[in-house]
Amino acid sequence: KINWSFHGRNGPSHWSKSYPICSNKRQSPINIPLFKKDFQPSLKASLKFSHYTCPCRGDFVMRNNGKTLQIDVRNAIASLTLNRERRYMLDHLHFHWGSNNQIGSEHHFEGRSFPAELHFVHYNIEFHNLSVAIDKANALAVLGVMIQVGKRNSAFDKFLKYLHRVKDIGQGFKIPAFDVKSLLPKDTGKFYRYEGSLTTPPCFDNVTWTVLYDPVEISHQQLEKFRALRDNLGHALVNNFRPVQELNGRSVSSSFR
Ligand code: BO1
Ligand code: ZN
Repeated sequence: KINWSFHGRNGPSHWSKSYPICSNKRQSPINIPLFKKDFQPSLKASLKFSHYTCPCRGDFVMRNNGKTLQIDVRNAIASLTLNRERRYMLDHLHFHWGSNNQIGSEHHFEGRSFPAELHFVHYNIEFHNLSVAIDKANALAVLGVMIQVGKRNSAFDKFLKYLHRVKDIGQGFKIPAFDVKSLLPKDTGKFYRYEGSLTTPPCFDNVTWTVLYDPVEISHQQLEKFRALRDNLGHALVNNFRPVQELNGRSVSSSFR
C-alpha cells in the first residue's frame, strides 16, 4: 500500500493502484451543479440535528495527523437524522484548506471553490463506532460546510486558540468541549444531498453527503492559522483536498428551489 498524499508521486491520481475503490463510479468530492437542481420538497424537514448544542461536558481531542486537523468530539453525543429513521452519531470534525483563497474546498459549487471546507463525520448508530462502520453499506454520513474569508468567527477561536499546540504531527491535545452547532451557518435548511465516498483512501463508497449551501465566514488571520500547521515532512500542511470526481450519472438533490 502506498503512503498516499495530496500531491506528487502518491497523489490522488495514484491512489487507486493501492486503493481500487478510489476509481469506482460514486466518488467524492464533486462539482455541484447549481443550475439544474433536483428540488426535493421533503428533504428539508428530513435533516435533524440532535444535541449539536452543548451540554459540553469534558474534553474534545484535537490532532494534526499530517493530513488534516481533526477534532474528536467524544462527549458530544451529537447526531444527525437523514430521512427520519436513519440516525448517525457524530464522531469527529476535520478540515480541508488551500495555500491561497482561490483553492481549498473539496466540493465545488458550479465550478467555484472555497478557501476551506469543514466536514462533520457521522456513523450509523447501528454500529459501535466509526472504525466498525467505515466500510459498511449506508454506514456514513458526512456534513460539509464551505468556509469563506470575511469577518472573524468567534466560534472557531474555541479551538484555534490551541492550534499552536498541534502545529506538528502528533498526539491528540485535549481542549474544552464546545458547541459544535456554533460552527454551522445560521440557516442549515438549504443543502445538497448525493451518494458518494470518503474523499481520501480507502475511498469507501458508502457516504451519504449533505453539503450546506450557506458558507460560514472566518477571517484571513484565522485561515492563516490552518496554513501554519505542518505535515509529516515539516512542510506547510496546505492543499489537503481531493480534486472533484466524475458524477457518472448520479443525481444531486437539493432541499431548496
Ligand atoms: S471525508 O469526510 O470524506 N474527507 C473522510 C475521509 C476519510 C475518513 C473519514 C472521513 N476516514 C477515517 C477518519 C479517521 C478514522 C478512520 C476510521 O476513518 O478520518 O479519523 O479513524 O477507520
Ligand atoms: Zn473531509
